[in-house]
Amino acid sequence: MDVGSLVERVLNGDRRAVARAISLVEESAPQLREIVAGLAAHTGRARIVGLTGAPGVGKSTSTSALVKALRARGESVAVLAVDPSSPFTGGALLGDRVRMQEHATDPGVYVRSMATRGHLGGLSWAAPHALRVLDAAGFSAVLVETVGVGQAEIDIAAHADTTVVLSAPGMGDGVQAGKAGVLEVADILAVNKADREGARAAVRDLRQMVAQVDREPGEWKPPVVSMAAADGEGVADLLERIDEHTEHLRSSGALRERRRARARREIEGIAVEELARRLADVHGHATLDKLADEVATGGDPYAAAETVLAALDG
Ligand SMILES: Nc1nc2c(ncn2[C@@H]2O[C@H](COP(=O)(O)OP(=O)(O)O)[C@@H](O)[C@H]2O)c(=O)[nH]1
Ligand SMILES: [Mg+2]
Repeated sequence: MDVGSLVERVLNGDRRAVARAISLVEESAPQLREIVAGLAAHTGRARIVGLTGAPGVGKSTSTSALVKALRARGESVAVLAVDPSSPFTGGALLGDRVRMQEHATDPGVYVRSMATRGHLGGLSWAAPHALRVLDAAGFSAVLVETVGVGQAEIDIAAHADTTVVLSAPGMGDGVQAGKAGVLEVADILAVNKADREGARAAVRDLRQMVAQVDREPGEWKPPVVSMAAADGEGVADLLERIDEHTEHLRSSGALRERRRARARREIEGIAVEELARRLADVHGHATLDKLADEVATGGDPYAAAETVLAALDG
């Protein structure tokens, strides 16, 4: 494979090249390093919006509606559907494919699902790489849909500029969206399926929860949006809130801060992985196992770590 030409094609927004590059991310391919180096200088323009929430709340429906609204403005949009649990899917999930059908022939829209189970770091490792590819390919907005089960919604918030946490009435999700941790990562809370009973109460509950959080003056207060994505209702409002948050991030300096924190985590992740690799290289697994046996049976873990690290300096 000619990495240079792949990079060139990604930068030109060539979809097949974008697809190939993201596959290389999924496979954690050795060429990735060179690809990342080639793309890095061309990133930082896309705004990254994460949508998360429990299965069935309407993330894909909302994403599709947002794509439509963004396209109406002439923005080019990429959708990355991250499935943290499934093995490689190699394309959009069936239900999502149906929902995204109306965008299938639009050259300004690119939809891709990505599985992250293949790699040790999972989502946290793969997401920055995949987002870098889409950013470099010139999409002005990248929507990341991820199923919010447990840690996932908190993870995705680490990679997005704006995180939208969705919930829907009648699924116990109003409460779930208000859970500690989830409330902390939400820049915007959206109650979908406003056509259903209990939607108003869910909105009210969330507003109350948001109001109870202490904030510094000038700090962003997450708005609670009510919508019925299936009918397109409230979608314009959601997009407006996303725009406001983008503007807030820019004017307050929080955007730079978030991106710096993100870059730092990525550097640390790469460095730690490399360190683990070198440790295994220098000592061999047998030595590490022997030390581990010692520690497991009462040995000093700090001393063992020092022994291991000392060999790297030499
Ligand atoms: N009643 C109602 N159903 C909706 C709405 N939005 C989505 N749905 C339905 O909820 C189900 C799950 O939607 P989907 O977007 O796949 O949810 P996801 O799992 O969060 O991506 C589908 O059957 C949708 O048609 C809505 O605004 N109102
Ligand atoms: Mg979905």
